[in-house]
Amino acid sequence: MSHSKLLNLLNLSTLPSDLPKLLEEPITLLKGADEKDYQILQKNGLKKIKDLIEIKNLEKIRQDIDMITLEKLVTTARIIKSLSQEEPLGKKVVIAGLDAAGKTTIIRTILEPLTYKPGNEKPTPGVDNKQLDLFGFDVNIWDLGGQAIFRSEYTEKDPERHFGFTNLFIYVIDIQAPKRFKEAFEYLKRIVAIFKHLEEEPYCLILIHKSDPDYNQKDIKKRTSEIIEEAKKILSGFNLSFHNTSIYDRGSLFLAFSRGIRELSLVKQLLIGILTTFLEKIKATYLGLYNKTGICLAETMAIDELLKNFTINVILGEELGIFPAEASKLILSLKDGTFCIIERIDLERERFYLAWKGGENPEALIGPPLIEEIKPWITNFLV
Ligand SMILES: Nc1nc2c(ncn2[C@@H]2O[C@H](COP(=O)(O)OP(=O)(O)O)[C@@H](O)[C@H]2O)c(=O)[nH]1
Ligand SMILES: [Mg+2]
Repeated sequence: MSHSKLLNLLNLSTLPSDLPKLLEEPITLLKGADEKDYQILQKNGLKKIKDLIEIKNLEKIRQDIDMITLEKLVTTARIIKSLSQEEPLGKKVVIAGLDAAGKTTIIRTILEPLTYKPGNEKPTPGVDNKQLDLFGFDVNIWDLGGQAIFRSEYTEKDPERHFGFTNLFIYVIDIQAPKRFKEAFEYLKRIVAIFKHLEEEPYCLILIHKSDPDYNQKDIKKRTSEIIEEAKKILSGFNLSFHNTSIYDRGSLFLAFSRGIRELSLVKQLLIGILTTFLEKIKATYLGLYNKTGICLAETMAIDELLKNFTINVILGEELGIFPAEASKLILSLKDGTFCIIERIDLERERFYLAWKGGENPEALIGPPLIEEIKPWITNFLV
């Protein structure tokens, strides 16, 4: 399916059966640039499609060519490479942590946002696999039940199967169980040793979970610094981010998960670039693209947490009928007195939302032109 979508990005009428050969073809086969751009790139030694995958003198080229144009070509080249590889296209997300840290609750809250009511989850016996379909790519989520007997099974008996080919690693620590921090760090150390052994370098999300709004905030602050300090040591060399999360603040889970999911994406940089260009055009202060389950797929800098949280709730509410069916756009005021705009966009198979704040003309519909620009990328290549 993704293979056929690739054609939209190429100046070709049929796709060659031997995809890796495409990488040897001239860059003019890629759509999205004009004669002048191709010449600039060729002058800089970028002749074949494969040359675009790792550009060495990027800073110099950037002075002569529009960033978005370049990013489009590079992204297409990376997509071809990714589709050419033998390894499965799906992405693997591993979520681990001690028993009762909240892993299963987190995953179900995100995957079943409209129907799941967190309650008493039974301990997960062994591994629970769940699938998330993001625009034609399978994201396989491995929820590793955290009871001690299973923990040693993953780390001792079959580490390759559980931790090999991990694209995103989520580690959940229960902030309300400080007596178990030591055990949680020990387990994390064992997993990190396996990643190093397997030469895997997944992006790591550390969820400092059960940071409930009504829990003692002083304790949360103190324990959070403690966890960050220790986890940074254990995970030194890995790309990682920390998030205080709680099921009583659903937005916090979506924010953290979105951060991780975006790391899986080949078109991440490109989308950020396109959104930033639009942001400047409409003089907004924030612009974000969300899918219909409230996952933020891309956003500009200067992240506005209040707006994001609000957007996620509106989107989830929309699916429950809060967003009027006939309106494609809502102008809403936020708790801090400012207003934001949420626009719904329907593509063939998917529904998206754009949220932005500020801007000169709140009545303008920016979705249609923006979506024209990003459509070939989001319908199938987002992950
Ligand atoms: N207070 C609080 N409890 C939570 C939170 N997330 C999960 N829980 C509870 O923690 C318990 C263990 O959750 P579970 O998802 O089974 O943990 P797992 O063993 O890591 O999969 C359940 O009773 C959940 O309802 C949270 O954010 N705050
Ligand atoms: Mg579980």
